[in-house]
Amino acid sequence: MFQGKTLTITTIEAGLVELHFDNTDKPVNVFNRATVAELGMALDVLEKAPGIQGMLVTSGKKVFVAGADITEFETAFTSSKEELKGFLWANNSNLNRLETLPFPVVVAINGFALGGGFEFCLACDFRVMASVAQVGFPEVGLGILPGWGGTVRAPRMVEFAAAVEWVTGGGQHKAADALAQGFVDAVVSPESLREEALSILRQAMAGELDYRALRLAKQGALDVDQSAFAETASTLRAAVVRQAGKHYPAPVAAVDAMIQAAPLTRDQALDVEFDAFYQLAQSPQARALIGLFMADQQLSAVARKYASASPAPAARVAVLGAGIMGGGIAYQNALKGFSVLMKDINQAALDLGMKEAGTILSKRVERGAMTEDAAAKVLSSIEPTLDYDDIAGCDMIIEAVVEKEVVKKAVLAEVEKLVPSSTVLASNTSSILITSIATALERPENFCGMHFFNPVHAMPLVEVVRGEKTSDETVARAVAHVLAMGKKAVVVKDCNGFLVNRVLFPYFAGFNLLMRDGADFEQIDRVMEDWGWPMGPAYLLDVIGIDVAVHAADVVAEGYPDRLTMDFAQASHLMYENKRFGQKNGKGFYAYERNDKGRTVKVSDPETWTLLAPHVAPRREFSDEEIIARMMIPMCTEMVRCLDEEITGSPAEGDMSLLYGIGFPKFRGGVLRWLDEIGLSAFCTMADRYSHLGGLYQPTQSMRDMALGGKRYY
Ligand code: 3H9
Repeated sequence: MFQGKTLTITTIEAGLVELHFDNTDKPVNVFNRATVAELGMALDVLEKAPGIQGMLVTSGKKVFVAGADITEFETAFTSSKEELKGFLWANNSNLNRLETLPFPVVVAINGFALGGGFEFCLACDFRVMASVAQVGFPEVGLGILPGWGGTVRAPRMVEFAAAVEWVTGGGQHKAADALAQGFVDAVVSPESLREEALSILRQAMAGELDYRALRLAKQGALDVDQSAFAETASTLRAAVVRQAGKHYPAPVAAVDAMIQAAPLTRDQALDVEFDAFYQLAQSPQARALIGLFMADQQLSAVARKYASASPAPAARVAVLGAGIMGGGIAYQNALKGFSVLMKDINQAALDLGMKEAGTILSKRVERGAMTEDAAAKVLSSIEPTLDYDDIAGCDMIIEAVVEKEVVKKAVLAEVEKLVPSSTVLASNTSSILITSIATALERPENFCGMHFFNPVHAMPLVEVVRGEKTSDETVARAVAHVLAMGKKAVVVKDCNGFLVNRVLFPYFAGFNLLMRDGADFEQIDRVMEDWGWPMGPAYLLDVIGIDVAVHAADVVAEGYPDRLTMDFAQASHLMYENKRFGQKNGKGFYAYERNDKGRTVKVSDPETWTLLAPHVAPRREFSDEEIIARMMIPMCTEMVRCLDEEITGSPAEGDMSLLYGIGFPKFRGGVLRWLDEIGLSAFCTMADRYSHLGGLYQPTQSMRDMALGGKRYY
């Protein structure tokens, strides 16, 4: 009856039709402009065709519909309010028309139905969901709210509290939850989805299910007792405000729109939704979060391109050096189905590595993410060993021994002699130059860095470091392996600190300078956490481990003496000299204690100041603005240097690396996106105010040129 590029309508049998989403140009179904237009044309056909008594909606892809096409947002959101309204209204009008078709519509949700995909389902009369599918409203994660009637239909179909929780929480929900809350009418096995959906459709066609009454309920005001509702609404709103935090306006805007629209009809409520949507679409948070989605797509696309040149996936992996890091790497490989040899010279380290893998697996079992049998199978695919007997059978070697160049060189050179010439050797060093380690090897072309972040199982990023002699094939194979381990891969050029640490340590240097000049580290932490960081710099140093951080800081500093050589006693180093290693030994900038629930908590420790006072200026208050500037300028200029020197391939890869590697605040979109947001000209003016602090505070020439030309990184 209708044949488009993204959807079709066919006749199943007399009176019964099927609307089928299957975008021929995309890996997933999305409501892009083309699909919205075709849905409009399909509705023209459906409205006019005689004799239709019912319609089944299905998807030809694993994902039912992943929502609006996010890649279209930037253009749509920077257009005029009228144009944006037209963009949204095109599909709102489709969904309203769906709700007035002269026959019942049942949707079979086979996989993810998210955002606009789920909003479409809510406009259908009945929803049958496969047990493996998931549904939800991820819009707030993009800094917006549902714009195709999600805030309107959800509260008219389920309990108001549930609708608010789903819309403002942004989560993906499993089938059982969707059924319990009343978002779907039935949950069935994937195999019987079509049959069950058809059966419900036939009942509706036979008049056994009153779809017209359901439509009426969706089109009127909320059916609630007004005075009780006001109280519920204000309690719910308060909870959303608390949970969202001050940097994320979308959840609060969503609950406000839902409350405001409660006494209104569907069409009036859609106007309220649009007004809120429009406001959010203009916000820096939406720009940042949508930008992140695009940057993430780019990061994945670049990694996939590298990996596509890999001749074959790794078959057997060896991890050299057990312990926490080695154990984590072995675990991650085993989890993704690799057979792993874990080699150490020390039985205690091997035991620690196996214990680390075992602990992570037990937690997965406890969470219900894995069965005990599956966990045991993963653990048994790690073979701990004290000798090199089986190493020749490994085609991917990941070295994670102690962070000392001589040791790494010796271990890698020894192993290189035992493995075939095709084996890839990778070092998990966090600070030693790959090109320098490579001098110990006969086949430096087979060697690269593979820098994991701690804890390995939780941190998504791995830097693949290309040394001067690393071959393209080695990079390709390493990236392919990182992806096969389920991690995000970013390829960076070799330099002190690679990308993430090179950018992070100038930030810590900014911290030490502030401390030198009399700042209070607790104030710095508060201000930077308020700015959006998950933890402030002093706390972060404590968590990383002051010993680890100080060692890495010194190695990174060797590469950039013009800006990282410090001629004063640095606060972090003073902590180290006084054996205050941070959380790991209970004392760093803060002291660490166990609370009643057995959790480790940080507390202020006057001793820290006794140690610092002789070496720093008398304590004084700094403005928040000065703290932010003095912390962020060194990080921003270093990121730009990395871009200028092609350490990172693009702004998107640079920004995503910091986001995945050290938790850069999402709503700021990344270092370079933040620079775009504040403007390079304003940034240079700000940096110039601190030029007396040295090289860390000098914008690069490229920044000044871009500022003059009004250019942006994105
Ligand atoms: C919305 O709906 C707003 C409305 O209320 C109103 C609007 C006006 N757009 O992740 P995968 C790409 S907001 C564009 O590997 P999976 C994805 O980037 C939207 N592209 O598959 C990837 O591209 P590439 C709310 C999208 O099976 C490819 O498709 N929806 C979109 O691992 C394959 O994806 C969301 O926020 C999209 N909406 O996971 C859902 N979705 O091949 C976002 C996917 O170039 N999407 N792509 O790398 C997801 O969470 C996951 O893709 C999903 C499937 C869970 C669905």
